[in-house]
Amino acid sequence: MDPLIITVAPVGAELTPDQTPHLAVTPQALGSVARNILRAGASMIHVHCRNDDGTNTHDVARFRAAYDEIRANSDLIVQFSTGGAIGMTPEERAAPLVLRPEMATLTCGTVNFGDEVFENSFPIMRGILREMKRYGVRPELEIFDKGHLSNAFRLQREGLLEFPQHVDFVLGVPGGLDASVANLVDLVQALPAGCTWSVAGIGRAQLPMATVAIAMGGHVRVGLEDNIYYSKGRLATNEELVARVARIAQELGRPIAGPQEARELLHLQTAATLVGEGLRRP
Ligand code: KMH
Ligand code: ZN
Repeated sequence: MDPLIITVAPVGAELTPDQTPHLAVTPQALGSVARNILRAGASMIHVHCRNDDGTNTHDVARFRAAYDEIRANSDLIVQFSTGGAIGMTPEERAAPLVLRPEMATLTCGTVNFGDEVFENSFPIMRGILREMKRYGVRPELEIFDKGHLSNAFRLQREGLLEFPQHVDFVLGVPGGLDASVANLVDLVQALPAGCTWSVAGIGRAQLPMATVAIAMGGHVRVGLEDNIYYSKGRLATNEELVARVARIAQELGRPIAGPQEARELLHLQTAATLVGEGLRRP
């Protein structure tokens, strides 16, 4: 099996500072998270940003500062969120792509999100994809429901998306597909040849989904965006969540991918090229 890519989503948009003391609010805090999760075995970081008061922002200057701090502290693959927070405009969500991160998420359809609706109509998805193409950013397809795969295939037929791609199954969002082994297997079987995939189980589904993915040959996303607990009632840090997945992988005989190995597995440019380009920062 390929080495395991561990992606970390440390911040998210919904988590509030009163829920956990471990939420990275400032760019400096995000830099420190990057250093710690790299040490624990992560190879990719999924980035949302906060204002100093903890509120969510997709401000380009804030993303630039966060990107700089992450780069100063690690060679992790940097993946920006284009999902942002519920209620952001598509333009706000896509704005940080101007910084040319190596990857960014593309949620492949609208989904109920608790009592709210995370809107990803075809015009929104097309618009975000066009901005990704414009800035040379590789998508990670976020699949919250099985129909999202059908939507991605429609975007392929429209000529906006090529396959194979890297796909992240986000399972267990209230309003999306349940986090079950049967659902995960069904989704993986529906992927076109050559795709790589990871799973992000929400809440207490994070650990069992990660364990199943390690055994299946997939990859894993953990982090406080999806789950703030290490165990019942005990808050987690991001690095603890990574270290636990790395330990399980080791027990199962699955090697852990470092960032450069992960770039090769995902067919991203190598770090040497990136350094030559000034780490792609304009
Ligand atoms: N905050 C969620 C509404 C992404 O980052 O691309 C969307 C989200 C997905 O977090
Ligand atoms: Zn996110």
